[in-house]
Amino acid sequence: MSDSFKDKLVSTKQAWARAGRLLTGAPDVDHQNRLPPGQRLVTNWPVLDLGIQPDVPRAEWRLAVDGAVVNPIVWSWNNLLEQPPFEDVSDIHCVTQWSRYNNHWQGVSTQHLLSVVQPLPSAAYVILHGYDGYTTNVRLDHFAEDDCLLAHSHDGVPISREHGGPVRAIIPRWYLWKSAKWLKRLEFVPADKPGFWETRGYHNEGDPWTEQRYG
Ligand SMILES: Nc1nc2c(c(=O)[nH]1)N[C@H]1C(S)=C(S)[C@@H](COP(=O)(O)O)O[C@H]1N2
Ligand SMILES: [Mo]
Repeated sequence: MSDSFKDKLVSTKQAWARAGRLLTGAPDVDHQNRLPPGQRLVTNWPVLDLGIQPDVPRAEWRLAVDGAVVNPIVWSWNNLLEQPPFEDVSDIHCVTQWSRYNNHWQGVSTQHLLSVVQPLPSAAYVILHGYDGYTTNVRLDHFAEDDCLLAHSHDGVPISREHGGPVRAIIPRWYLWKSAKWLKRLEFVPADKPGFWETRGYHNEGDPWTEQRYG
């Protein structure tokens, strides 16, 4: 994707945020419906990113986990596979309006990762960094939910490069922009650090049920 195309995509999404586009004004606080307000169901899997899709071979992939933790680590692909395997099925909801049900993820749970690195009491947010330079912030208690993982497979096959392989985060209760692709670093911090979209008009948390699209 060319730089001008990317700039256009980013400025279009920023303009949507300014205009409050797609908001229905009908929150579903109690999750009465499986499909959150303003979303439509798809059966394909759209690709969304900044147009840079890093090619990270498994043998070269590293995940650094650092900041406010007792045990900082750097995991290789083999180190990841040595961890207890975790799998879960969840729905994904993208702020650009599509949702996809029943995604079967396999990888390592964030709860296991937290037991290894042991966040300090001061840690309040996790900043997810991608190999493309993308960042997004997730509250530590949201990151620690029992359906969150560092995923290497989707519906039984390795996650493709375009969808963030070899390893991406999956934080399913929040809009999909929180689920960083091509995961490179998890930085535990005491003070919040809004990421790429959070500093471009998007909500700091992003709950699909109350349409926290823009903030
Ligand atoms: N590293 C990285 N992660 C990212 C993005 C990105 O540009 N770079 N885009 C986010 C956005 S806005 C969305 S909607 C989802 C899209 O994931 P998909 O392409 O697998 O559908 O990835 C999120 N994670
Ligand atoms: Mo997105």
